Amino acid sequence: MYGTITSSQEAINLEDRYGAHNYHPMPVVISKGEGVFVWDVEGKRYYDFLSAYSAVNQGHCHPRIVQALIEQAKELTLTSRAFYNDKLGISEKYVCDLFGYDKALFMNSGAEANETAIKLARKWGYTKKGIPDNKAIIVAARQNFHGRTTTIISASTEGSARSGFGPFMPGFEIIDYDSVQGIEEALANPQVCALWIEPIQGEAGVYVPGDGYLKAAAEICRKNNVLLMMDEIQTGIARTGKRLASDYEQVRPDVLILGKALSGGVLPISLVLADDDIMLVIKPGEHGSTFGGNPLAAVVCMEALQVVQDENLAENAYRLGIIFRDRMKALEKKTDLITMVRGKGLLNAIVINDTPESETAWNICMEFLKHGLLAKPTHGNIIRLAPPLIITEDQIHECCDIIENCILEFSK
Ligand code: IF1
Repeated sequence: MYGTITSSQEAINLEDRYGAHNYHPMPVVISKGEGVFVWDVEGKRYYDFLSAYSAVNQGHCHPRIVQALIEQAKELTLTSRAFYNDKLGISEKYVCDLFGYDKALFMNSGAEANETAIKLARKWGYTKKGIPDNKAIIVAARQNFHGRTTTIISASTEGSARSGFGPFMPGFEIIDYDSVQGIEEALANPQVCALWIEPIQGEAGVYVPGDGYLKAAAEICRKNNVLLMMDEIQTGIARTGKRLASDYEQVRPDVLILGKALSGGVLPISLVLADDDIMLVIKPGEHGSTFGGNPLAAVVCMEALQVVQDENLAENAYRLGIIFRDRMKALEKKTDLITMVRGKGLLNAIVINDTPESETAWNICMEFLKHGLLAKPTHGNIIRLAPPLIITEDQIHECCDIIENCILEFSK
């Protein structure tokens, strides 16, 4: 009735003709996914080294998550929050127990969860810290990525995210990422209500801060009565080899922001966690969303998180991450094409020895694609490599062989 796609080119032409041009995808049309693999319309199989930007940490179409989705979809999908539903409370308790917080607030997209955190921080600043009305400041880091809303891009330092979209929301101050001194100076201002950071900057090209940075950030926040808001939307849910990237430094954010793999990629689900003294500053009628906390999401979220634990995905990401980086660092020594390899767990990047304007990284990714592995450059010359966390050791080695062969072929 709606038509069918018989070739990749047909799908590309349709999107180009009828879709807004807000993306520049790699020229591959995916029609099926299972575990670490996706298949294109012609039936060619690829290793997925993007994992939908870490939303499919559990692998594509995980049978348990899909089953939970189907069963609940037949029963009840959405009530709005005008009424209670029989799944939300169970799910709220589940995530509060798992992550160790008093209260949970479900939203849908990552951007919405960050918006929620911003509102929480401001309201807390006025009602608990005593900041004068409309004067609250949130401190964010250079090269951050927290989403695409007009408020969030007001704290962005990325030209392409901001340009043409002003005027911007006031109340943000930008400091250098990975600078403890920057935090010290900014948080001395009594009008600061929150420090808002990613534990590893994903979009910036998997920028890993120095050891001790997160711990220092938490201490300076405590000293200055400032909330630490951690955006773990990309780094959370086992991606970096721990359940949360903050766990590496035993840091407990005051406001924890999660998204992406909370659903294993089957629905948009995001979540903000905080204790009562923070979360309860928002009163009925002051915040919400039609879909946030729907019973379908509530059930899917629990199953997706339980899969991460039952399949030891954090441990797998930790162990295979070391193997992966060892192989990539060995490759780095064999070629001038790689400037640097960095990352944690299975969130890694190789920096290509060329300018961000060059097409080298894109062309290397096109070579990967030809050889059955999908990855996409960020910032022109950085290639992010982030497979589903269910990948096996043999598969990691096979993928390292593909990456190595392509890059060495390219270096000639
Ligand atoms: C796109 C990047 C990844 C995020 C963090 C919030 C959000 C994201 C730390 C917003 C989203 C995405 C969105 C995606 C590209 C992507 C991305 F390259 F832009 F940075 F993953 F690396 N906080 N990240 O990483 O979540 O509202 O999208 O659910 O296509 O824009 P969202």
